[in-house]
Amino acid sequence: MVLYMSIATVVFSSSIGALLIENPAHMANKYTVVYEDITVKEAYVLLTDTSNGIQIPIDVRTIGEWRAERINTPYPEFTRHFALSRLSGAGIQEFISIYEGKTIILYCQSGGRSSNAAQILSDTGFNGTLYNMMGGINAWKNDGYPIQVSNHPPTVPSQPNGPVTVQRGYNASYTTNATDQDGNPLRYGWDWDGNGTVDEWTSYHPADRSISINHTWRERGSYQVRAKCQDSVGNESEFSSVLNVIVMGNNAPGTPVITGPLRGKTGAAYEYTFTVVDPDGDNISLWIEWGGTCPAVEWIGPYSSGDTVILMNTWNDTGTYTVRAKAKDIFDTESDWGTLEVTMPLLNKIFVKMFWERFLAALISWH
Ligand SMILES: [Ca+2]
Ligand SMILES: [Ca+2]
Ligand SMILES: [Ca+2]
Repeated sequence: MVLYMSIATVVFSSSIGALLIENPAHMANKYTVVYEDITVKEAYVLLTDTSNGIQIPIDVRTIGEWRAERINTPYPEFTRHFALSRLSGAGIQEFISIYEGKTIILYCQSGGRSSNAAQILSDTGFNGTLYNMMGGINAWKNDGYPIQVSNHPPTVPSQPNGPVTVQRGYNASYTTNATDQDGNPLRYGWDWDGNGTVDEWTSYHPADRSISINHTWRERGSYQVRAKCQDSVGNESEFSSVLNVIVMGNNAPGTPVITGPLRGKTGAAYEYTFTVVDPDGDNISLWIEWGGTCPAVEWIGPYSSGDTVILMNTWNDTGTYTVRAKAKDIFDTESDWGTLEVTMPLLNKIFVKMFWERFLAALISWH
């Protein structure tokens, strides 16, 4: 194995996968990213065994060369394509966004372009582990390792299977599957609103596997769900037949029911219970105001629908207070206000009332 060091230095970042060597000639926190040359035999051993880690073979030849013929390694260490010509400017950033932190084996036809690519990524400070497969696909074939030639598109995925009526905001699971004549790993593109555009791609999976994905609709309505399939070489199927899904609206939580003492003494703590049932069984949060000059400052919760929430409150001033509470569910739909009138302190008030009644009676009789 030959170890190459790039002359550029990059700021250290804390990836585990990166092969970073401290460069004492430079200031602290500067490290040099290196890549390693490996033989086709070493590459084959790495790429046909997951117990030695997951390595990703990347073909840096032209798309045409890649489509015509590529090394054949099993899932999940199957070949991907990223042309050397794309490794500049925004292309490098794209490469980094896909493969950052990963272990990469670069290859080309005979080893020239892949070592260029390795050097470019090295100079950029690619945060991952880089290998260059010496001799490219030529050496790979000479040593008798398997290749894949040409390619066929995957089959049309099965009609999506999953719920046909769902609540707005709920997570629903849909399943489909397809096969591929070449045994390529497959990913599925989901069109959630039937407009013919893929809204979401899954990651790659082995062919012939049923793949499930979750989706949440935010708006009520009628939706046409379908999926297409793309193999790891980029060939696509047509869209599957459609599954019609009805998305229903959300119901507001019920009005909170408040119970507790209706009267009491100032300065004493009293217990009040708040209960809310959401017709959809959604979790709820509560906004509680105790009346007077102490407004609520935040939503509390979340609580399960039907939970009894017990809170203590103390009123320090005499008076009549309207305790009120509203609830909101997980979709921020709010309930009506529930209220309870509480009087503090009852005894003093009666005393005052009695005092005035007696005083007035005495005044009248005196006259
Ligand atoms: Ca491996
Ligand atoms: Ca295929
Ligand atoms: Ca609800």
